[in-house]
Amino acid sequence: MPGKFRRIAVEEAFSIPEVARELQKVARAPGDSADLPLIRGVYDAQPGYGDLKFLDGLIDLEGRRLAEMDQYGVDMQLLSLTAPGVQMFDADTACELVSLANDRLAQVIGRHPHRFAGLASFAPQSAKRAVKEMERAIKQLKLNGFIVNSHTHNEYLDDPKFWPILEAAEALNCCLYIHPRGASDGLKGPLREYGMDSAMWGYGVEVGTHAVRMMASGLFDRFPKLTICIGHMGEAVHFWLWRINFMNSRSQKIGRAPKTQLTMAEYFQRNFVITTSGHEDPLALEYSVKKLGADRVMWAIDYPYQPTAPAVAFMDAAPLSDADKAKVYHQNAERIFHIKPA
Ligand code: 1WB
Ligand code: MN
Repeated sequence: MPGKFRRIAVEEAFSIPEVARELQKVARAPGDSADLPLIRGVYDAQPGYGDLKFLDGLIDLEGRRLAEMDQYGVDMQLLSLTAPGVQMFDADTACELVSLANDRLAQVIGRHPHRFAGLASFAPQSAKRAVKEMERAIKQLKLNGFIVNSHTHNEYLDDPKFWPILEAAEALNCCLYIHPRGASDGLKGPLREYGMDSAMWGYGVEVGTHAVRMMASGLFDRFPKLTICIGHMGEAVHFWLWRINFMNSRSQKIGRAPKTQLTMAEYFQRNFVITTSGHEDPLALEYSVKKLGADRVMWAIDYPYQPTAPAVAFMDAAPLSDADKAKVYHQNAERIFHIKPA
């Protein structure tokens, strides 16, 4: 079922058995990370998430996934190692596993260069080794950008220890996708009940908080050309932008926030792009395109966590001009993630 436009889905999850095995160990160890309900279900088949059978969909790349892409006319998936990536492991394990995952990703793209592209992972636990892997992933493996799953051991990217990673992403001219994971220990308290730690709410709170921290810290004065991508319809940050902007300027005036060269709204407009992953409300899309411009919004499915058919139907029926739909469906992805136009 080919579409009127090339369809490139940009937040599509995969895993490899080696990472899954390590996450199964995390599942079986004691702990109270907000990621554990998901990890215990997906990687140790415990009831709840375990009933949803996500692991098969994550590990499979060339079977069911390609068949489903064919069935619904998805031309390309931009793949990324699924949350929490390697960010719960010790630095050595994490570094070893990201290299392996990036190699496998490059191999599957090599076998299907018209169907897959990929975001490289790295281990923020060691910024120095992360930068080496980032350079290898782009220069040798020819991957298309980077993904990080929000906080690492409860620390956020505005921490100067992570700046070499941001510097590398900027220097390589590669977009950094900040994908959710369970909220950090300081943030997770009231999200524990009612399933709120999940993609229902906690994920957005975690990544939204991360994005606002980055803007308010002033780090985009240091990395003016850095592009950050956030999914799930911008994790709602741009719906808040007027108020973030107003209140941040007040905080700057009274000395509660660092002085910045640009306003928060200007940073969001310059340094952020968003995707529709797992958020299929036409009104939210219309607002996003009007607020940010059609050049800054990309389509995504969030495979295998979200079904493909409604994600395609949503964008086919979206209240956008054909010119804007072409941007959201594929042209922005081609530009931002260095994907060769068809
Ligand atoms: C779900 C969604 C789980 C996402 C995930 O695990 C990720 C979920 C890493 O719907 O339960 C996601 O990317 O939105
Ligand atoms: Mn996702």
